[in-house]
Amino acid sequence: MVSPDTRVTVLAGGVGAARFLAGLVRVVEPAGVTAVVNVADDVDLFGLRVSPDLDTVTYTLAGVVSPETGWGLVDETWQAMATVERLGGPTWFRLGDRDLGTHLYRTRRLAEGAPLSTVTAEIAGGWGAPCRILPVSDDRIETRVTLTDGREIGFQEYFVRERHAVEVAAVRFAGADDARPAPGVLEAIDDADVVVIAPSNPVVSIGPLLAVAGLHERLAAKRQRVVGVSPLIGGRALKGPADRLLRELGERPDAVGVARRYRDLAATAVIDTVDAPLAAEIEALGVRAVVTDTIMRDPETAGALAARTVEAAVASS
Ligand code: FO1
Repeated sequence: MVSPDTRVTVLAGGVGAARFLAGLVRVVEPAGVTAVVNVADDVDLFGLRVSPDLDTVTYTLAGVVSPETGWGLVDETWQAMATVERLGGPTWFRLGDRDLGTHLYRTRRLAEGAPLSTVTAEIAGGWGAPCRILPVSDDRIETRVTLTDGREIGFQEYFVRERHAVEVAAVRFAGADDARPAPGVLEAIDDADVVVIAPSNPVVSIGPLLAVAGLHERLAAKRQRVVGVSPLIGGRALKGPADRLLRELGERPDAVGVARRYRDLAATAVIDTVDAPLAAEIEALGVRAVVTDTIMRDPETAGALAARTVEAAVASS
């Protein structure tokens, strides 16, 4: 059993991480949970700053995320996008009417000079998220994807406009070299009893977090208490391009490839029962493999996965 007062910090991307967090706050006190969230998916559209991973984590934890997509808001309407469409504007990135309010608020506060971490706390409070949600940095980081045809495009152009159905030659995180951890991020890692690398895309969701100064070293320093949950099951991502990206970047597109990516930071890897045959290879990397059901069908199974993950990190240290 997990002690409810266990302090857990989760390195998070979008939908998969949000589901994991919704499970985690059922098994430990939300006040002891901190999400450190990717900001390199952020995009400026119609003059508004959209932070998809911050909003997906916030909306999911607040219980207001759209169940169909895992992003955006439930009970959404699309009148503003219908107007943009009528006028011939771009509609490839769908902004719902209720969701637009969050972007209007964030954009105004940033224009007033408030740091993203302050604005994120205001938005998380306004929507009623029960735990702390921190952007990894208040500085701008942008995932830029170079395709095999030579074009370099933004993350949302790759993920949404091209439906990630294009081959990738390289990925870079513009601004990461100068990005400082947001207030509270390094402390959230140092002070945690357990740090979880959530089942997010290791390249474009977790990658930008580890590129921010200080995080890699702080995680390596507490490696025995860091656990990575594989987002790949049977060599496939449940959602999104994680398996294809790893393959296109020349890495193994399976739980072993993920454990290898995190081996210096995480002493434990949580993998799905389907991947039990890979456990020996992961252990040969010097990483403890914990085999369990990692498919988060609902909050209960997400809670069971979160409990197993936290227990595994505590047990291994
Ligand atoms: N994903 C899509 O596939 N299509 C969209 O139109 C879309 C709009 C959108 C709006 C707000 C938001 O917070 C997320 C949105 N997403 C959309 C998801 C987003 O692209 C991904 O969740 C992350 O960037 C990847 O983790």
